[in-house]
Amino acid sequence: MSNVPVITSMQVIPVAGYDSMLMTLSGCHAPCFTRNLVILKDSAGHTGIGEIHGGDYTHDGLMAMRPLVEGMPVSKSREVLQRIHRAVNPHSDDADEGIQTLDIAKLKYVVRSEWAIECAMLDLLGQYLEVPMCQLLGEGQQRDEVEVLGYLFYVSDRHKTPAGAMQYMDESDSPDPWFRLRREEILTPERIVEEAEAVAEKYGMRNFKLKGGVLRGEEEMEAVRAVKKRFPDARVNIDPNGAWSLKEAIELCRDMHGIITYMEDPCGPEAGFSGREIMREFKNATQFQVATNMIATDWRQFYHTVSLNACDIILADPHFWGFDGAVRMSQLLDTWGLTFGIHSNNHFDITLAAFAQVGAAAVGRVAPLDTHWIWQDGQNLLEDTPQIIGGKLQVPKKPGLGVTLNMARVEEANRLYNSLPTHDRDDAVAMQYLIPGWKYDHKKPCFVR
Ligand code: GKR
Ligand code: MG
Repeated sequence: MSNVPVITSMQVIPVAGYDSMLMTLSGCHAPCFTRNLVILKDSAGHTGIGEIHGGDYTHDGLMAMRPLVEGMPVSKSREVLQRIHRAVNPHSDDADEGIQTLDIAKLKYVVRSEWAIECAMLDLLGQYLEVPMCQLLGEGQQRDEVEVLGYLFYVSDRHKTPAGAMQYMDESDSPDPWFRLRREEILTPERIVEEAEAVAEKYGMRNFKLKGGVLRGEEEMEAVRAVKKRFPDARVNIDPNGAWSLKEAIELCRDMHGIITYMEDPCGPEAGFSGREIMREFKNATQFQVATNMIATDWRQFYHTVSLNACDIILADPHFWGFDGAVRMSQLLDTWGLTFGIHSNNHFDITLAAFAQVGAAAVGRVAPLDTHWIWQDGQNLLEDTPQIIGGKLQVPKKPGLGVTLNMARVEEANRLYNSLPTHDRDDAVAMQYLIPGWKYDHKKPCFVR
């Protein structure tokens, strides 16, 4: 009889955390963001965990997968995922179109809930075999710390929303300068430089990405120039999420060589051409390297992206591609002389640990990984949150995911989730307090109306 442990229970716990009034093409982040946690227990007494996109759609999808997981040996994650893929039909609203225009209502279809199960099962398998998760992926562990970038955002003044309806976190009395700064208005190049200085000071980051698609392109480029001037050795990039037309993007980038290292999704679909075709034209015109988390979010889109040679850096979020899939992506990119990176959305520290494991296993050239964690730091759901030291995320050394849940914190985050009027992300709500009647337009930065 096999002594491989068997999964005895699968719990799905929806959780929420606090956020700043972060600005993007989609509008403003709400005061709270949501996630779903998967907690597996096995017959050896181990706990495996995974974190994924928030909201009821993802939660209900995960609950429906429970019967396919419980009772399975921890060694059979591939079989479990296969069974899920055979059994689960796409939602009728899911046209499999990806997020070429960053329609965040579609994000829940690009993220696949089952990857949280993959994470939790790899966590259990690693504990059974007594190896860290990264040793179970691809060609095994490549590094023991992974560079992450300082993810800079414009932040609006939270006092412009009604306190009762939209209560953003106030950290004005925190002893930590970064914690104080991240909850206050940041809308000018000078303030963006202060933001970069604060994250450089706290986390040792020396590479930055500015989330664009907020102000006019010229103003955003001024902020990029200011950051580069302050940190001449830094790699700086900007991601307007495809808000600029091809013409605008080419003009805006004309004088930016030597200042910007690579461009992330500068432009998207237009005039009947797909984002992949337009990105190829942008590359031809500017000779900039280009990164994406918008035009290649699955293998079919990736095929067309590669066929057109439209992208140099694929930001393969394991929540889109799976853990095995993300590392497989790094292997392909390495073979073809391209670069791997990871995209993020607001997340807790379980995802941070997952990024550390995937980043540790990725082969070849790895761009500094995205993480929103610096905006959530302090809201730990783990006893042993991986640290970012000198701009590098430390890969946990313990077996599996290598981290331990703090259940009291998880319960608190679940209570916050249950107190929210809605669980889906809608960045138009807060934005409408800044510009009455505001509506999302994927070709207009959110303040350009
Ligand atoms: O946090 O609003 C955000 C970001 O804009 C996110 O939704 C994007 O998907 O960070 C992402 C990106 O790199 O495009
Ligand atoms: Mg992006």
